[in-house]
Amino acid sequence: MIKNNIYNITLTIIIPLLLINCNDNKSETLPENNLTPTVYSYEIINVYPHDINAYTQGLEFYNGFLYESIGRYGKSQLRKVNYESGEVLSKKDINKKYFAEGITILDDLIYLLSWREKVGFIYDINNFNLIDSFSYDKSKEGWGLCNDGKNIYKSDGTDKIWLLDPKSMKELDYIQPHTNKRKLANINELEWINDRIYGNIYMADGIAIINPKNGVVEGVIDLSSLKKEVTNHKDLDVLNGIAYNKASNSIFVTGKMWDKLFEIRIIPKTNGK
Ligand SMILES: [Ca+2]
Repeated sequence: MIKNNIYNITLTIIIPLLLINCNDNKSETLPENNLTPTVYSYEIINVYPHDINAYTQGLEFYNGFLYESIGRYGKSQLRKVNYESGEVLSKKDINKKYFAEGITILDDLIYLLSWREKVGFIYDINNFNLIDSFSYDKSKEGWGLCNDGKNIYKSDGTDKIWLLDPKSMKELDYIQPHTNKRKLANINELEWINDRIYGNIYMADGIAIINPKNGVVEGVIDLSSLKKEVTNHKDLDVLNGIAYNKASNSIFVTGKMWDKLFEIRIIPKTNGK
């Protein structure tokens, strides 16, 4: 694995961890939070093809098209995709010096992170021309991005999600995702859905639903069984990639080197399922 493997535990372990008291990891600065996260399962609405060679890092809809960033050194790309056919409509190779991470799109601009190179890039959505770049400040690395139509949110592999001004890309503030028991680190790919941040929990095949105002983890989606639905191969990797399609009011998820893109609906998880 390219990233540290210390969080290589399944959500069946993650969920108990979220719910069991664990004060040794609780920051004194966290606000009072008595909300036990709701645990969700899912229903598959549709299955679409996804490039089995795509090491998915960022995933977001914009004007009906799916935009995807692909990671790894020498293989990183930005893509515009027909989500129904999986056809790559346009693509841009990222310089091999950079390991591409998450993307988000605001006002026809695509913001793309690099992983450890401490720099991000801004592209014109119409032709993928590079418009500008920006440096990281206090955030440690580049992991995931999303936006609320006004500001940009960035995960960096720590227990923080950073709030950025899209004009300057300065880090204005941060939130700390946490349950009633503990902080939640390693939030990876992000998506803004109905005033909440949905974040892939790296290596856990699950998604945290986070209140952006206070960092409270209000829900956790258990997607651990979804990986069984995709073609198994030696490079098959973790769940990563959440994209909300406003037109269908549904959520799309995939994974690194997964050959399928799933349109899903989340449902509260019942006992034994
Ligand atoms: Ca996303």
